[in-house]
Amino acid sequence: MSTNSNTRKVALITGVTGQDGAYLAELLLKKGYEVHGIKRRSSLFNTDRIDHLYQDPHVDGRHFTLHYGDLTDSTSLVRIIQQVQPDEIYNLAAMSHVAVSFQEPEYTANADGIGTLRILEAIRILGLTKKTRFYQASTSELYGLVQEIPQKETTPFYPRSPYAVAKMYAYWITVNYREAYGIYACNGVLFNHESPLRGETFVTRKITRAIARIALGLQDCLYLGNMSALRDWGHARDYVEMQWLMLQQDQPEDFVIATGVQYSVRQFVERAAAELGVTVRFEGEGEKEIGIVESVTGDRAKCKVGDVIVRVDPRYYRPTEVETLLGDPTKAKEKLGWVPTTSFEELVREMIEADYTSARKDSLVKLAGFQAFDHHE
Ligand code: NDP
Ligand code: GDR
Repeated sequence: MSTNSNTRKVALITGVTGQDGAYLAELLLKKGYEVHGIKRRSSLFNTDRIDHLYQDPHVDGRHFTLHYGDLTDSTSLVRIIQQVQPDEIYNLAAMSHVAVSFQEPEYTANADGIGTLRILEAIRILGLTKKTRFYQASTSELYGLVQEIPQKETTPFYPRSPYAVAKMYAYWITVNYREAYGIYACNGVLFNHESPLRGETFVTRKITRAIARIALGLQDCLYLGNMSALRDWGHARDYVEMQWLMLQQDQPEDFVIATGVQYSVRQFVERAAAELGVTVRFEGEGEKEIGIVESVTGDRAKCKVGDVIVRVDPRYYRPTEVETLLGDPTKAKEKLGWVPTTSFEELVREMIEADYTSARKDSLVKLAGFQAFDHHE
C-alpha cells in the first residue's frame, strides 16, 4: 500500500540533491505529485539545491520527503521502495563526473552500473513490476568514440570512460528488465544539460563561475583542459520535463534528448566572456593555448586589458576523450513533442548572471576586509 493517503501520484527520485533532481522535484511537486527523494549521508549539508522545496516534517500534509539511502546499499533501496510504493522511480543518482570516474572506476561501476540493477531488482522482488514505472538517466557519453554524426537512438555505443562503461551496463539492464519482466522502464539518452545549479567542476559552470570572478578581480586565471571538445548543450529545466514525459507514454521506449546544435568549449568561454563585455583572445599553438583579455566594454566587467584569463592545464585532459557529441532528437520531437526552449545564448546568460550575482557577494565581503572564499577546480 502506498504511503500516500490521497490520489496524488507518488514519485521517488534518486539523486534528488543533484542538478536534475532539484529541477525534477520542483516540476513534479508543481504537477501535484507526492515526491520522495533519496539523499546520501554527508558530513556537511548537501541539500542546497532543494532547500527551497523543504517541508517541515512536523507539519501535516507535506508532499516532499527525503530518505537516507545509497545506490551502493541494496538494503536501503529495498526499504525505501517498499515504504514509498512509488508509481514512478527516476534513477538520477550517479557518480556523474567523467574525469573522476578514471580515478574511482570501481566505485563508479558499483554506483552507476550495479546501482541501477539494485533498483530494478527491488521493483521485481517487491512485486511492483506492474505498478512502478522506471526512468534511467542514460547519457550521450555512451556514444563516446562516435560512430555516426549526429547520434540518435540507433547509433552504436563506444564508451570511452569508466563512467560511460558503467552507464552502458545500466542502459542494457534497463532494456533487459523491460523485456524480461514487462517493467515499464525507459532510458533517456540525454546530451549535456546545464544550468546555474550545475556542479562547479563541470566545464560550463567552471567557466561561468571563473569568468564572473575574474571580472570582479576575485580570481586571476581559469585553467582548462581540452578546449576543442564539442558538445550539444541544453538547459536542465527543459530536459527534466522530458524525463517525466517518457514515463507518461502508452509504451516504454528509449529517447535521445538533445538540442541538435553543437559548440566547442572554447566557444562557450567566448560566449560567457562576451556576456560580461570581456573579449577573449586565444594564443599559442595546438593545445598550448592562452586566452588573454583583449578589451573590456560593458560596465559590469572590471578586468584590466592584458589580464590572462584562460590557460591550458593538462591535468584536465582525460586518458580517453569524447571529442564530439551532437544529438538528433527527431524521435523525441515526433513522439514527445520535444522542443528545446532555451537557446545556447540564453543558457550561458542565465548561468553567467547567477555566478556574477554570487561573485558580487564575495566581492563585497572582500571589500569589507574579509577573505573571499575561493575554489580553483
Ligand atoms: P549531479 O552530479 O548533479 O547529481 C548526482 C546525484 O547523485 C547527487 O544527488 C548525488 O548526491 C547523487 N549520488 C551520487 N552517488 C550516489 C550514491 N552512491 N547513492 C545515492 N546517490 C548518489 O548529476 P546531474 O543532476 O547532472 O545528472 C543526473 C543524472 O543524469 C546522473 O545519473 C548523470 O550521470 C546523468 N546525466 C547527466 C547529464 C548532464 O548533462 N547533466 C547528461 C546525461 C546523463 P550528492 O549530492 O550527495 O553528491
Ligand atoms: P562531460 O562534461 O564530460 O561531457 O559529462 P564536462 O563538463 O565535465 O566536460 C565537457 C568537455 O569539456 C572538456 N573540458 C573540461 N571538463 C571539465 N570538467 N573541466 C575542465 O577543466 C575542462 N576543460 C575541458 C572535457 O574534456 C569534455 O570534453 C557530462 C556529465 O554531466 C555526465 O554525467 C553526462 O553523462 C554527460 O555530460 C552527458
